[in-house]
Amino acid sequence: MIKKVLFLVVAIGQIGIISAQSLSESPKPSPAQLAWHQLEYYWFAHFGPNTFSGEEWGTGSESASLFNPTNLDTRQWCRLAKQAGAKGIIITAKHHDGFCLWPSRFSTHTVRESQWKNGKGDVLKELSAACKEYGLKFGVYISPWDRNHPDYGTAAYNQVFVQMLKELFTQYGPIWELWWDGANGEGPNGKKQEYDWNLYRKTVQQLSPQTLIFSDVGPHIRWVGNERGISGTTNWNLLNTEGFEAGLKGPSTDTLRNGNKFGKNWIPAECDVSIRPGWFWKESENKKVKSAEQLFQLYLKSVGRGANLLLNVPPNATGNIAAEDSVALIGFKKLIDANFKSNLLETNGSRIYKTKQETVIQLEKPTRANCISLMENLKNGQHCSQFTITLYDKKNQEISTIKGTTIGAKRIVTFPTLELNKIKLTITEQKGPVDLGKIALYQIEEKLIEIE
Ligand code: FUL
Repeated sequence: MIKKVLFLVVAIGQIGIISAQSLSESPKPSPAQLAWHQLEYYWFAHFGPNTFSGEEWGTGSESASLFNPTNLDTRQWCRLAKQAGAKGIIITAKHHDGFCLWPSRFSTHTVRESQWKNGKGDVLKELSAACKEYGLKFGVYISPWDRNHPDYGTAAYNQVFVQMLKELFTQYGPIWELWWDGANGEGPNGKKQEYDWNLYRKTVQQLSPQTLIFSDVGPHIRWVGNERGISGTTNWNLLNTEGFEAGLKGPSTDTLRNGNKFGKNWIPAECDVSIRPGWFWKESENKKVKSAEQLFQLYLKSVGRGANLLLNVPPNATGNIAAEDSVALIGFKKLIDANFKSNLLETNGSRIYKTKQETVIQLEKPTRANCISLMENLKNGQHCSQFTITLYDKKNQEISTIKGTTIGAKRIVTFPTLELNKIKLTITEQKGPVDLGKIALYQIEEKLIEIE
């Protein structure tokens, strides 16, 4: 059917306030970071001796024989991840207890010392192969804090950690994201370690320049400052790192949540959160798995605020993702698909008129809606620092005004359902030219509207 020709709306441009960071200084994402922004959502898999002991932080003195999944099936994880719309899996290669999910030559606390597959098993090998098979990204978490290693707390340990990184990057690559936990507690001898972050970083960058490194200070991806999966509504992909380090010497959690408007480095936020109360699977938490609706809320508060969502889905003691988690994850995917299926601007017909600072969207007919999604093409940097969305009814009366700050990779705003005839988006403050991407209008289920 040919769409009716729509009438004209004249958009009068306002001059947005351009603030002081010259365009040439404006940090830009690397191609690998740009591709990372597009992934939006992927999984964390916390798995290790804690899965069997019910602990969150193993002491490192657990017997390796504790680790004994009866039917480990990393293909099941990947099948489900794929079905659930996740784009990759980051596994805890080594958590604070020091247990290595691969047979490291630099530790005596590994899968090799366990009874699983008579000590011949290798979880990383199985998962990296399964990720390849299913077209998922493969990432590793490795904790520098090690409560088992006898060298921890001495200079020798930094070399041990480097050797472990070398094993990971030479045997299991390509590794897309490396997750550095800044936790720094005591080792078996009661000592804390002086981490040599520069050495660790150089080692990885030499072996695998494409890997994206996550920590409190990047260099490529930053922690969002909380473990609840929530980014700031103001979320700059920029961060100043001078004088900071991963862990306790990191920037404040507020800074991590919002980024720095005039930050010198492109270090976007990633929101890590567990689908269960704990990071590791526990039978006692089977009834406490977040619902599909709760996961949708987290999506709005992470991806909907321009960050990525790293959702922890911990495999159980059989080595599989439990039914409770699977149901919630498939339900979550269904909610995303159903609610963001039709962009009403396309299906209802609309005309978009753009000036420098204003975009006016005239709808073909009054349309009920409660959600608008904006995005900024980030190739040349992130520039919008304030925007206003004005909503009009069929009499051309203003019925609501929504104010926001940053847009970034994606900004989803929700509001109680209204019948709209026209939408005006004004960029009221910007650091440079705002390269607006697709604008979408949705009518999502009322119960899914973001609760602040
Ligand atoms: C924290 C750890 O202490 C938790 O156990 C978990 O791994 C979380 C993702 O990072 O620092």
